[in-house]
Amino acid sequence: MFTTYDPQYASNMVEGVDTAFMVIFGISFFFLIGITAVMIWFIIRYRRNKHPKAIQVKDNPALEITWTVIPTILVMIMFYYGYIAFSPMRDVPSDARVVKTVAKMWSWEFEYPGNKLSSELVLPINEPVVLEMVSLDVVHSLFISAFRVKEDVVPGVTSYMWFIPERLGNYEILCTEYCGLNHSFMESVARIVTREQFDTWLDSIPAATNLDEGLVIMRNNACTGCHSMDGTKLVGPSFQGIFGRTETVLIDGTPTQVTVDSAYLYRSITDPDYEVAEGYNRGLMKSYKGVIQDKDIQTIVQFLMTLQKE
Ligand code: HEC
Ligand SMILES: [Cu+2]
Repeated sequence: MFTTYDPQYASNMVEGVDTAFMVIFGISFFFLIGITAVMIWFIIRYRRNKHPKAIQVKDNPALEITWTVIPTILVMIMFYYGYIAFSPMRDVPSDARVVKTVAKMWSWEFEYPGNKLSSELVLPINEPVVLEMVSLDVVHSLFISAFRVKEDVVPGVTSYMWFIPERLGNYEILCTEYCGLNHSFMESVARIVTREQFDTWLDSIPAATNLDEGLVIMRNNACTGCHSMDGTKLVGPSFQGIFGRTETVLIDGTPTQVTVDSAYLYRSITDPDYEVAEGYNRGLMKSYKGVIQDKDIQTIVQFLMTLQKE
């Protein structure tokens, strides 16, 4: 599914990061081998039957200066290459295309101009892009390893990353900050296409205003992080066919049959711990009473009522 290795760089950030990596790796490798060799040599040379009495060696200024100056120079060399790679990453070109990126348990959402939402990051080749990233719940981290870019997404903060995709293909997007139960499923794909393909794709996406208002409110409140619409069990029950279905709920621990109607839906949102859907944990969903305006809760209920079971 994903484009495999090709000597041609996939983004403008690859060269700097790979150079810094090879410099640090090279220096570390040299010392790993060097220190191990010296250690083995000392073990043999100064073994007890050759040197039965240890001698205290004191004050060797030449040696001390050497082992201070050389590592300082090496660390500065590593810093230099790291800085050369890092500094352009913070310097976003003014003509970069802005894609708003929303991280939530446990999916990525990319928002294009005109209120167009996509779960895949589709981008035209050779054009700079900046992702403006927010989180709706906990700390996530967006990582596109082929592009050598990675940035944390922290609730309450807008972070950003930019790059120029330079090779066509599909590249894996991962969340690299452990963010709960389905963290390992929090993945997506960066699809790099030609400009014409990109324009056609963008035209084909319906604007989010065409989405049901109730669904928009649910997305904004991260309900969809715990509830799927397609039957998948997440943290909470799926909303697929929820209206009119008969299910078992626990009231004070006593199993009770209910048929889902609008009153039940309203109660589930405002007092989720009263009736707890069987097989799910109490206390995970907080009450949204006073968090979401009452009229918006009514709108959600109306939207959920359209999801009837066949
Ligand atoms: C942190 C995860 C989480 C979030 C966020 C969350 N829920 Fe829930 N929800 C649950 C769990 C777990 C249950 C099942 C236990 C229960 O009934 O309290 C549940 C139950 C429900 C039910 C009853 C489902 C059934 O089959 O009986 C409804 C309706 C519901 N949630 C709506 C919402 C809405 C609307 C939002 C957003 C405003 C929301 N939830 C946000 C976890 C969540
Ligand atoms: Cu995550």
